[in-house]
Amino acid sequence: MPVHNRDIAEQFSRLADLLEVEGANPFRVRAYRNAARTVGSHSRGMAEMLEQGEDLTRLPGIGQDLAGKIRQIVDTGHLPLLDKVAQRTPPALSELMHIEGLGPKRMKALYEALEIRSLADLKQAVDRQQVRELAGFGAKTEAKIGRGIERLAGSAARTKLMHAEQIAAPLVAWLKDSEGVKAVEVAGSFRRRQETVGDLDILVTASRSSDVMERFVRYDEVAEAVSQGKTRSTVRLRSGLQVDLRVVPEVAYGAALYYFTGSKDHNVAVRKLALKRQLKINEYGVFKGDERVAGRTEKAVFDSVGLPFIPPELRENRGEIEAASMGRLPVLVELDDIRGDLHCHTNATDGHHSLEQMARAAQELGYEYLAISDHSRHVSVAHGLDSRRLEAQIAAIDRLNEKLGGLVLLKSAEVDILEDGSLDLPDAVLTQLDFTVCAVHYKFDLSRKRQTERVLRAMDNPHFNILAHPTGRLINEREPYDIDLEQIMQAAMARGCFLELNAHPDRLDLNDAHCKLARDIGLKLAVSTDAHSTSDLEFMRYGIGQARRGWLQADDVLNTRSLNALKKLLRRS
Ligand code: DGT
Ligand code: CA
Ligand code: CA
Repeated sequence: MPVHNRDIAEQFSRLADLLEVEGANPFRVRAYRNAARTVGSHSRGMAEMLEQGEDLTRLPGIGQDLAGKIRQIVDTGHLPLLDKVAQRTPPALSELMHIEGLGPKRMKALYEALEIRSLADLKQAVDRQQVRELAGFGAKTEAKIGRGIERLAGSAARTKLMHAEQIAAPLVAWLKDSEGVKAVEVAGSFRRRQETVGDLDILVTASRSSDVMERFVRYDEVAEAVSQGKTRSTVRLRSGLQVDLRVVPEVAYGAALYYFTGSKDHNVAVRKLALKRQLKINEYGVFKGDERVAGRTEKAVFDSVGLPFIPPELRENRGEIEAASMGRLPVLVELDDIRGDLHCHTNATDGHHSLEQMARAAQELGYEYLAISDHSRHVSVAHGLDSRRLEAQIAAIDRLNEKLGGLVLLKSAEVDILEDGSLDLPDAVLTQLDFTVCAVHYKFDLSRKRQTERVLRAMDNPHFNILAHPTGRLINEREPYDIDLEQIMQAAMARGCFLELNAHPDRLDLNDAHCKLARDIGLKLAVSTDAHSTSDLEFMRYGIGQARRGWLQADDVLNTRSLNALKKLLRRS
């Protein structure tokens, strides 16, 4: 079975976790974590690279030792060092230490004092109120861990969109290779670009003699065939994700695609509309009595009920049907509208690539500008920038801009918003930047009132421009902090500040409803990747998916502007 980059990354990050719980040398832990990130986000498969005799030590942060370990995993599926460590320290601790309120030190304490080695152990200890008794825990922490356990149990079932894409792409290619297949498309929440998906719904149209169903259940990654029929089968993949496959005739393809794209609420509302016209819509077509009046394309389905085509991202029954019937659908922003990225990191702080490497990657995407926004010092990343180092970076950007053709690097910084609402770098250096990206990175548990005031106060600083990842949530991992976003958005409007839609697939922060709120208020958003490596710049498409779900048009997005127009918008008067 082929070993995917994800599998390799997972083994390295589990190893890093376990070593961290054991209290190993932090540099060693970080090396494995970086390796996990490098491999996990690399666009080409390690297995394929090794097969072609390529030198893995050319990847950032991968030396001889790590390259050797990658080879071990590719060759055997196992990392012997991980197996060895897992004999000393229960592997489940790797997952548990990521529960909010825990972390390696507390995990170690729980393991040693209460012999916690599984989620069930931990839950029991919380239920029996044993955790609060330990030094450094307390009732509040115990309650937080309890909520973390619930979230872990509830969220494990939903897969992040990026992961779903990585799983779907090779499967779709495999199905397309079947005899007689005409079209393959992933519908459902995946097509609506929801941030997480429950399962994949794949639609195929093929000649009657096609072997696509057999090929589907024979796919290498299938762990279990849940059900198998002539036109519909369900499997569970090794990753745990379920996939529904339906084979439909060409005359019904549009109707099926429409039906299985959903959402269910949207479908129900449109079906009601159809009933008023004495039409019946189902996955086989649109019917007047027994006659099929539409079904071959989605557009024909919409036509039959007198609606223009509604993009999948809008199909949530949140007003899109009304807007469509009044001819007021937004013209949604597209990836092609994006002219630059306003938030990324280099290896001056916690990024993996140099200024120049990031610039070249942005050039390859055809961007006009890329803002470099390395961390200020407060945040707990290695080597956060102080004034002196930021000034050195500013000078380096000036030099690089001289020789870059077509792309302008913008000078920025991701400045911490301190607990009292002040910014983590002095005005004297902030004034030398083109703009700032400001963020809350700690003290997540302030009250709603205090958290809101903290950010409002930060915005009072005339050097504040864009609020990064405004709620701080990490999908499936960390709850948003409590903050009055509407008030923040209104204040941003009044002060000439902006909010970010962070496109990182683990964040997607703002969410879709927040984006819609910003649009209703009239506040423009920056859609930014927060790239920590050159390949992360590709995360833009997830941000665009979320922006579209939030009804945003090109005009609502800052970085669809030309450099001049952007600079004008960012200037606070
Ligand atoms: P998920 O998988 O939880 O992320 O969300 P979806 O939207 O992909 O939902 P799923 O996989 O249960 O079903 C795929 C689509 O099939 C759904 O978006 C709409 C359609 N569908 C499923 N069940 C029903 C139903 O009972 N009535 C109608 N009208 N449509 C349904
Ligand atoms: Ca689904
Ligand atoms: Ca499904």
